[in-house]
This record gives sequence, C-alpha cells and structure tokens, in this order.
Amino acid sequence: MREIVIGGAQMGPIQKADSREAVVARMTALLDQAIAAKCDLVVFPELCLTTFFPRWMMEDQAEVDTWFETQIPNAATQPLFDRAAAANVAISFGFAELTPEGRHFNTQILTDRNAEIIGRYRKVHLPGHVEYEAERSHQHLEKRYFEPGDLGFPVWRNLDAWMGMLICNDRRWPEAYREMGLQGVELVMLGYNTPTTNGQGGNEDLEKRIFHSTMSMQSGAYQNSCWVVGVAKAGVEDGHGLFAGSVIVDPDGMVVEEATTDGDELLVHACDMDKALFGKRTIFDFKKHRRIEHYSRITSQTGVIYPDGTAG
Ligand code: CDT
Repeated sequence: MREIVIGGAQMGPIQKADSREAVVARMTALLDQAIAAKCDLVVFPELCLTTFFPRWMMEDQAEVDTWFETQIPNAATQPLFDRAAAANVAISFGFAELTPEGRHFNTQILTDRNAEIIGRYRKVHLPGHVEYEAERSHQHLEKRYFEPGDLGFPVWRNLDAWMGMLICNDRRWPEAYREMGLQGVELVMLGYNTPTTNGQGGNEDLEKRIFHSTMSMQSGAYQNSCWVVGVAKAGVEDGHGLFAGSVIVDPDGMVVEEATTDGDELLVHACDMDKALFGKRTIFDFKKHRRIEHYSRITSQTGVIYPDGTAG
C-alpha cells in the first residue's frame, strides 16, 4: 500500500480587485485545514492567484502582464511555500507565468515535501479565441494571452508515486491523459476555471456542463488506471459564474470525493497508489493491447471534415 492523503483545495471566486496577498491567505487557510487532516499533498485550481482574467478583453500588454507572475515563489506566495515546507506537505497550483524571455504560459507547478518545485506543466490545449467576438455571451481569450505549453506531458516521481498535471480544458482531451498513461502515471492533478454557461450557445444547462467535466476526468482515470484530482475555482467573479464540481476520482473511474459548495472547500481522500496497478496490468495493459500501427492519424491530423462536407 502506497497511501497519499490528498487535499483537493477548491477555491471560491476571486474578484478583479482582490490582492495576491489576500488570495494566498485563503490558500494558506485551506492548507492549514489540509495539514490538520494529515494531507500529504494539496492541489489548488488553475490560475488560482487571480480572477480568471481571460474573460476580459485587454489591448494594452502592460495591463495584461499585471496578471502574470515573473517568479514563483515570489513575495506574495512565499508564505504558502513556507507553511507547506514547515508541515512537509507537497503542493500544486496554477498561475499565469511570464518567463524571463517574455513568453506567456498558463502554468501549474508541483513541489516536493520541502516546497521545492520539482515539476512544471504548461497548458497545451488552450480554449477560446484571440480577438474580441461580439457574438459570444462572454469572452474567453486564453488564445490571446497565452501560447500553448512547450513542455509536453511529463510525469515526476514524488511521494513514491508517478505524478502528472493537466490544466482545465486539457481534461477533455484523451490524448493528454494517454501521454502520461504511457509513462505510468498514477496521479493526475488538475485545476479548472469553467464558466457556468457556454458563451457560444448550445443546449447545455449547468448539470450537463458539470457532467461533461466529471465524465472527462472519470474516463481519463479509468482508461489510464490512475487517480485524478480535479479542483475548481468556482462561484461568481465580477458577475461571471464559474462552476464547482471538484472531484477526486479513483483508478476505476469512480468519484470518491465531490465538492458540495461553490466556495473555498477542501476535499480529503486517502489515495492508495497501488490501486492503480490492477488496471495497468489487466484491461489497460498497454504493451499487450495497444495497436499503434492504427494510430498514426492521431499525430498527423488535427482537423476533420464535418458530416455536411465542410472542413473543420
Ligand atoms: N479555463 C478553461 O480551460 N476553461 C474551459 C472552458 C472553455 S470555453 C471556451 C474548459 O474546458 O473548462
């Protein structure tokens, strides 16, 4: 048995006017709850130091850059790292990263028990659009403010397990989980900011939107026989709703913990990493059952011809 007690730290809304220091104080309070619950690892949401700023159209790059961190840890986040190190708890959280070369990424980091950063993932599947689109009920400008991640889907050995990260929209793409599954991943940590409504219309109520989110994580967990911890930033940010629905999913694809609020809330579950082994050695024994001679289209083609004959 390789048990990791995991804290899924869902966060409630962060308003535009909220300071990084105020947000980190909330994160530290969640971390304190996790320490009291004897957690070994705490996972926080995507872009969790600020409001979900890609909903706002900005033309001035200097203004855009105010939402980014040039260094992590920095003065505002150091108290979180200090608290985690003192308690020997590993942490993972998302933020907007501005590199010394001036590159912009939607990033998540992972630390060891000493709060040393041992893993960095940059979101690959950026949703949304580049220019203002008036026909949308709300903007989703991730493609404007970030470039796609350049690090692939690595996994790291941490707390005696193989761990990887995904960010929000990545959770809907089976290729992302499989890349890590092929490296033996046992735990996928991911955070999300997902609007309560589809800005492009469609027949989606909130129940269906949460269903799609949870189903995607359950499928990724089951099909790669790994744990998935998915944590939301939720609630109403400056009039814009984000759904909650944070979950911990086991390697059978079963939801074992689920958030009940749309505010700051800690999910706790003792996750036995050895539970990932059965599926990996049986139904999803990749070496025995995968047929890579039929998969070349996956990496050679992006779009598709729609059923009406138009090109996607
Ligand atoms: N943050 C993020 O990736 N959100 C997306 C919503 C995209 S709608 C244009 C998600 O997949 O949840």
